[in-house]
Amino acid sequence: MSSLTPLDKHAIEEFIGESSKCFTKLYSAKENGFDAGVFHQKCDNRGPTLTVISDTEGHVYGGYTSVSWQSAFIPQVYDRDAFLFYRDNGSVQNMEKFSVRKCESAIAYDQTSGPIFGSEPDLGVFTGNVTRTHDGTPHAVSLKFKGASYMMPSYPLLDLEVEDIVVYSVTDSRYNLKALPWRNEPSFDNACLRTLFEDVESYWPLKDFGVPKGTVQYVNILFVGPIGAGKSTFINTVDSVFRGYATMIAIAGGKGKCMTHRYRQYHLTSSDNRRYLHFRLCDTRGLEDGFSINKDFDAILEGHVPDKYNFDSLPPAANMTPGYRRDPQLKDKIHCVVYVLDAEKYSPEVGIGFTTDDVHNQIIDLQKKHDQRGIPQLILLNKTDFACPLTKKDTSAVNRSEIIKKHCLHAAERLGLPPLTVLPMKNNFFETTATSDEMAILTLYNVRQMLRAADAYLRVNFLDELRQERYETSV
Ligand SMILES: Nc1nc2c(ncn2[C@@H]2O[C@H](COP(=O)(O)OP(=O)(O)O)[C@@H](O)[C@H]2O)c(=O)[nH]1
Ligand SMILES: [Mg+2]
Repeated sequence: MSSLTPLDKHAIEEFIGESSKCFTKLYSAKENGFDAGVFHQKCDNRGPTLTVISDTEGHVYGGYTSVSWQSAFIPQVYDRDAFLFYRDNGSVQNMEKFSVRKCESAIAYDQTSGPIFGSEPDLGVFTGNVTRTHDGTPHAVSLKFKGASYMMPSYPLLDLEVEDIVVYSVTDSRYNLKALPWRNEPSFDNACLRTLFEDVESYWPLKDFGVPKGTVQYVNILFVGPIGAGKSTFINTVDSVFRGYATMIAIAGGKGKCMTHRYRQYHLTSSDNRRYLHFRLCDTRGLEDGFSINKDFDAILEGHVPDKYNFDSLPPAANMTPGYRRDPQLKDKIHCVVYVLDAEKYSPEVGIGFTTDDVHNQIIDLQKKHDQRGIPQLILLNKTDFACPLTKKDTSAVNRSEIIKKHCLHAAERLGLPPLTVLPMKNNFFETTATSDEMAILTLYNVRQMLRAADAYLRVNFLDELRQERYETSV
């Protein structure tokens, strides 16, 4: 920006009332001509804009409007967020804000004029096509600070030597992508997709530590979280990646509707359909105000609870429950707990923090149970497409989106976990055919993180024991 200093930008953000604004130049009178037609061609329908007028003596005048400019003749256009501003050329760069007084006439449309603020107008910049003198200064550019629609003192008509008039589009930089990603993995390319497929498909518990295949048949990943956070949809997305088309093995619901009543252990098959993968994804009923899975949680973690157990049954899972496993083995226990949160349900501005307070307290109670056992926990942050429109369009933006990074940090804080435990996710909730490569990469990457967490748990707790078994049986 030639005429706005970083301090000016900061002041403008404060005037707008939101930080993290991004100013992108749409039009410069000096570069594009003092021409109303060109101004409209470049600035119409571009959303909120900032008009900055600088004179040859270093004064800066301007106006902000949250409404798009248009090529029309409408003398009064409503905008309650508009304001004018002024800064003199002194060394102390204090900018003055003049708030709108008559919102109904905050700006005016006139396709034969440059930007117009106020109906009289308060700030009208130029009309038609202004020619320049031989020394380069434009003729007949006048500023009228009148104070009819804005709260400001009435200045005399100013006939200025205008240096430039620049119009910036003002967007929310929270949605801007960082030039450098905030995390390096996964890289969204073919090599990464192949590696992830290979790692996940060929995984077996403690494979990298010399424990033979089948010693522990599989690890169990347990998904827990509020209703509608996307637990079942994630399981479907993982299955879809191996099948190559969208599947619905876990019944997912609509908004806020509980579709999962039973405990389900999904044992997925490899992409060639020939064998089971060495992990199971365990789906639970969603938490909601007044309903927790607390009564059954110990039994689930210990591996007593059978597949298809109904969470809505009143007595907790116990000896009398059909299929109850009295003496669970290591392969029956839970090896990693994944808390599933919904990025749509997060808004610090209005005080919504992923879950209701009741569900949050339920999660804290559940956490105590597996903390005692040292079972690792991760957070799957679903619906990042809601949090970031750029990620909605392009899954790979997840690693470069500033807003997703913030969501991840807040999710970690909310559940009292390190940021590294948060796995941002965009599920296949709409595509009817195959998932895209990007979605497959993000899905497999998240599954691999879960497998690594489960594997580390086995390693630090059972490796010696399992190796011992192997040595004994192989002697
Ligand atoms: N936009 C979007 N919607 C999702 C995503 N994941 C799940 N959903 C939707 O969220 C709703 C609830 O999902 P569901 O899997 O039933 O949640 P559960 O109660 O945690 O099992 C469904 O309508 C899904 O289509 C996602 O990543 N993005
Ligand atoms: Mg469900």
